[in-house]
Amino acid sequence: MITEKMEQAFNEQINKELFSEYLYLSMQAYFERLNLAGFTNWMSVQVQEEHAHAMGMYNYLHERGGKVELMAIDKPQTEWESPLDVFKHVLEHEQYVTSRINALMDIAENEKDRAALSFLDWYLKEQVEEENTVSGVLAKLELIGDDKHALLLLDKDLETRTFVAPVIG
Ligand code: OFO
Repeated sequence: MITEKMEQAFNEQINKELFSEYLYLSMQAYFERLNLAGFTNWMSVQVQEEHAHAMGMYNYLHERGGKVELMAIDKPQTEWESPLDVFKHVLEHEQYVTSRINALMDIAENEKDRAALSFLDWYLKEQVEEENTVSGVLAKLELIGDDKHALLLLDKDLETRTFVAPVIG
């Protein structure tokens, strides 16, 4: 069984992961409007990853005999100034998600829920990886500046990213 407090905290995090999916889908639409196929692809992989993160917690709650309670998802931003502006937002958002996973782990610690802690370890490692990947793209965009040709080369590069369903937990 899972405590009520943990159940509530997991449900809130499921909502955050679904919001991430929604936010990245909005960014995907933005890149699609700009006809940047590689950036669009990169974001579509991100969308699928966030969905998998939400479902990982959804499945875990069921496994522990908890109740999944879905909440309203906020409206995401729909406009950005540039690809650089988008990736600054992605990094900021991922840093926020990392802080939420840490807070969830604090609750698990207080509840003495070792199973939840070990499950959440995967998410913590995933956040380290995500922040690193996003920082990499952001650094390239900062180097690129206003160089349209270099931006198209990066777009080509981002076309190669593929979604691999994660094994969570
Ligand atoms: Fe769910 O990892 Fe990003 O937000």
